[in-house]
Amino acid sequence: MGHTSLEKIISLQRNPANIRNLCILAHVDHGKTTLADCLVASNGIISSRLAGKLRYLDSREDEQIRGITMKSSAISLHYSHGDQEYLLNLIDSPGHVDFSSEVSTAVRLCDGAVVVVDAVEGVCPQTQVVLRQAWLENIRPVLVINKIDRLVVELKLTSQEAYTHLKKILEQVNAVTGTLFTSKVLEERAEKEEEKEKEGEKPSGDQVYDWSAGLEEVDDSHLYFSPDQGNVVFASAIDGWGFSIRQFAHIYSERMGIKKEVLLKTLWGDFYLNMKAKRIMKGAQAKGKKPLFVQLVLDNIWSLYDAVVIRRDKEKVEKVVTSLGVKVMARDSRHSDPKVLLSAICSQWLPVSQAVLSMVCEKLPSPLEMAAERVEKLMSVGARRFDSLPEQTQHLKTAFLQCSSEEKAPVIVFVSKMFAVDAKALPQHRQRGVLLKAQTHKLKTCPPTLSRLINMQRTRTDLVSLSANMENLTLKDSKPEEEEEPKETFVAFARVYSGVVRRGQRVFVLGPKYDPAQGLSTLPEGCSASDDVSEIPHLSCCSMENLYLLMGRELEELQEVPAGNVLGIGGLEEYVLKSATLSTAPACPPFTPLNFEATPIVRVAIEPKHPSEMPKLVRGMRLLNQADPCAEVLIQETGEHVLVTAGEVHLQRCLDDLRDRFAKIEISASEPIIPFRETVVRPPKVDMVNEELGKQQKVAIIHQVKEEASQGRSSDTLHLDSSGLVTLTTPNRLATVGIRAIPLPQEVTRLLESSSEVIRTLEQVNMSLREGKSLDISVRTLEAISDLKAQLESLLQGRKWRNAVERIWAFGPRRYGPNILLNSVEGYQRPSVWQCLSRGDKASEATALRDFDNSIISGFQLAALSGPMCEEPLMGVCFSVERWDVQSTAPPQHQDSVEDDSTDHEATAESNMEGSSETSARGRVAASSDCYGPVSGQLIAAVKEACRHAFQAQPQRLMAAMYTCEIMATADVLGRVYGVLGKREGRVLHEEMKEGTDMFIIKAVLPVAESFGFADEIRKRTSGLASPQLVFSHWEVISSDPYWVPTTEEEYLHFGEKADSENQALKYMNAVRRRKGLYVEEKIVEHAEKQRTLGKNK
Ligand SMILES: Nc1nc2c(ncn2[C@@H]2O[C@H](COP(=O)(O)OP(=O)(O)OP(=O)(O)O)[C@@H](O)[C@H]2O)c(=O)[nH]1
Ligand SMILES: [Mg+2]
Repeated sequence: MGHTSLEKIISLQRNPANIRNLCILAHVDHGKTTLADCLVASNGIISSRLAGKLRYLDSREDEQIRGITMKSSAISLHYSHGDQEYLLNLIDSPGHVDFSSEVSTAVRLCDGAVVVVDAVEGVCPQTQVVLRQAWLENIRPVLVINKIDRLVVELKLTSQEAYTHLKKILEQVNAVTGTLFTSKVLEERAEKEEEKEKEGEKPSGDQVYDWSAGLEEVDDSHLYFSPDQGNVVFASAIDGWGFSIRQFAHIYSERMGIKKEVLLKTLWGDFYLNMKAKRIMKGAQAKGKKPLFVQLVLDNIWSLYDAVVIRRDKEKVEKVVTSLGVKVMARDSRHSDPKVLLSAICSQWLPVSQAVLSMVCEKLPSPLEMAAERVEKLMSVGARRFDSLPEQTQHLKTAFLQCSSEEKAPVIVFVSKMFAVDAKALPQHRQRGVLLKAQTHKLKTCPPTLSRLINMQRTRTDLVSLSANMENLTLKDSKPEEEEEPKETFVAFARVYSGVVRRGQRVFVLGPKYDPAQGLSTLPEGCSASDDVSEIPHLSCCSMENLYLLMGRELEELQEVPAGNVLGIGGLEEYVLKSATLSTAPACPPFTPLNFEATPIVRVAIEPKHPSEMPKLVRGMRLLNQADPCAEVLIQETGEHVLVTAGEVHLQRCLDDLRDRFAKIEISASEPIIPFRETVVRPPKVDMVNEELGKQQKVAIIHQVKEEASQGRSSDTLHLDSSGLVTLTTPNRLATVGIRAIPLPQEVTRLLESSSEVIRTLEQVNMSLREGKSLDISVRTLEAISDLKAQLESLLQGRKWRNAVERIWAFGPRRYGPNILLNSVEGYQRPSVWQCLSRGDKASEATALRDFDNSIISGFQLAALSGPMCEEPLMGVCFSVERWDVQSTAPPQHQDSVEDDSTDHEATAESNMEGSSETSARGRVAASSDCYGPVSGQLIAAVKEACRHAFQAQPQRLMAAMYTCEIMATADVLGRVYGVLGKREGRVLHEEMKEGTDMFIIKAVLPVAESFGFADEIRKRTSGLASPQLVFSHWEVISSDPYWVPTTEEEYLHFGEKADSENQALKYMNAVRRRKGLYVEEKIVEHAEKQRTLGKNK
């Protein structure tokens, strides 16, 4: 535990005003973990000589080997600032895109964030993402510009150039925050102006010190980063130094007698020192003077690097050392690596931990300062309005705001993830173990385990001081513990928002769908979590078996944890899958779900090497699912066990975890399963050799489909007319549907895709309206819905789409997908999906549903879920139902129900769910069911078939998932980067030079299908200089037609008779079909003799 005792930390936990919960966020490799090392070393948990080399919070072996963080981990630190003592709960997060879900889980538990930016690379894609996440969760950021040493040593900038460069980086970061916060700024500005008008005062002109002119009068500076605000630290974590303006203001106010306040405002900005007049003047740039920041700050650092690292001037070093008043050990100054000496000097002169931690204590909010806005956001799940929540629930808001640890305060805890811990590593087992307490203590002062130390020694230097501890370590290693199989247990990563959590305490576990109104009305007044709650949906009880203090690689046992702290909770694995809300008050609502930025997209099928080990695999996959916020585990209809991950690196980590930790068996994973979408496009206007196409081509397509259709079994019930309308009659001849497939405009598809959340909410609202329940919808949701409607209306223009938005019948697949079912049936006025927007006369509208309306929807959902090309979901297709006749030969009972509107409504409401529709309808239409089965079922099948045929009557295309990537590369490897991109069907969007460096930034898109091994290949081809990050961006139509065969003379000439030049779409399609065990039309060897002769002639 370093030099802070557990007792000390426990006492600090009781004072929320002095607690800071913060996480470190950045793009990958910008130095988060290195910085965390420096902070950890300040508490004596690791030696400061090893800080930056150990990467203490990267406790997993693969994290150490790969050099990237994969899991966020927390540690509690103690810091004295001024006369106050602070407790800092620090969470280090990963920067790689694949693990951005770990960032979400970390950000939720914090009140503030330290955003790290590499001084050379500047703002990178993930920097923007993490700033966005911080903003979404309403947490306050501070900035650390790290790796300043690279400006001196690598880029060899002068101090003046470096100043300009740093200014640019600040501008970049502020530009990002600017776009995020604009709305907020505008709001505040409006408010302020109003106030000012009232008071009649003039806007203050005292803006001399604001570096970023243009932000005008409003004091929105707390939203921006600026050194004179004290929310920026310049650092080199690896060399152990860092400073904010404050440190230098302190030094120079003593040395030069300038007032500290003045220095604080002028050290950064366009100010210079006029030695003669002994004054600080404005306008350094115009007068060609050195700005104060260069003269008083950067020059010192530059000359130190010059003396120590570049020129290695012993005498000068000695001078500097004495003038700074630091002590350097002889061992350090004699060391062959000048960096050792450098960090020895710097870590005493400008310790980075002090700069960062005092900034954190001053600028980040304590748990007591939680904004009311944030609380309301946390408490209002889904479409609900905060003021529509039950009164008791709204009352809990004060509990959040007070963050009280009093006896009667309700306990509210949020678990943001579950992480797996080796049972042996738990403190209760550790103490019971063979080790004597004294030895445990010794071991704890020497943090890394034996294997890691040895590992480190191979790769890193400077472990001399640790060899003394080796005997103890060997002792631990020989511990006879092999008999019992090591077990994984789960610890919940959580935070207490209110009340005091005690060991063994019982609490309610509130599922994400739990409704406090329902809970309150059912549960007796004042009931506790030990009562029986089995009858209330989404509510259960559990007891918190163990409480832990999270100390990086170690856990310490606690008896109780007061509000405002981050903690680990043991014993919840049976109750909590990934995240949960725990409370003693049944009025507490579940927290809003975490904002995950990454879309899981890479899927593999997993099998045990030995089939008999299947149960172990299943168990292992279940554990993996629980331990990873983003990984998904599912069993496909084919019986395959599928793992869905965010990317290649994430996949690798999941497989390693599964193999080594959770299943402990040999497994084999399939090639990644690439998702595709199927769509239809408008008939092409030119043919494959760019000749204008006449009508005959269109007719040819239709003809072909017709032929296919006529070969099918249902030829007598299926008709296709030349305009692409498919009519299909159910086998019992009672109903006929006519459906046409129309490609949706691209923008509409994109809109539907991005609004899937809104559509899902819309669907829920409609569902409850149909069930006759009323749901209080928040204004924001209604706005979002009407926004979507308006956007759709503006995009669907033209004769073809007249009134289409009103006529939307359903979205699909899964009721929120990017395909539309359109009601074009003459004389059928069904209530629109937008009915929640106009809820005036809903009673009369709700009754207008025709019988079996739902079967049509179900048929469409099925058709949209798997298309005819390779059974992948559809995208961007509109199915317009133009005919729906019900023959009058139906038995009388059935006729009745068509007319009888009141019962009709009931039936459709019941049969909402696809699964249940068949059974519930069965009873009612028993009379009409004949040898063909119930009517609803037949109708579902007919609609599905009709949709598929209508789809096939149009030119079909595959859509591929695309990644975007940003690659940073120097000019000399640029060509090779382009080469790799070209080979993998990538497309460069734009390329620009990063100002102030010789780096180019290339933005490109590339199909997910071609992305495996891409990052590695780029890295190899550019000798590690360029390393791309792939982020899923969108779906794109593959332009080539998979069914294309040459038909005209020119095409024969151009492509040859077999047209066997590469057809990318066909290749993808056949690969999917083969994987799914579908029929693949392929000629394996054609003209074998010809090939042989060719071979011989060579
Ligand atoms: N030159 C220089 N290198 C640094 C500095 N800080 C960190 N590094 C190096 O940058 C690399 C990445 O450091 P990490 O601390 O692992 O970066 P990270 O942000 O934690 O990376 P992820 O967790 O994978 O996102 C390591 O090789 C560090 O040695 C610095 O101040 N100067
Ligand atoms: Mg890291």
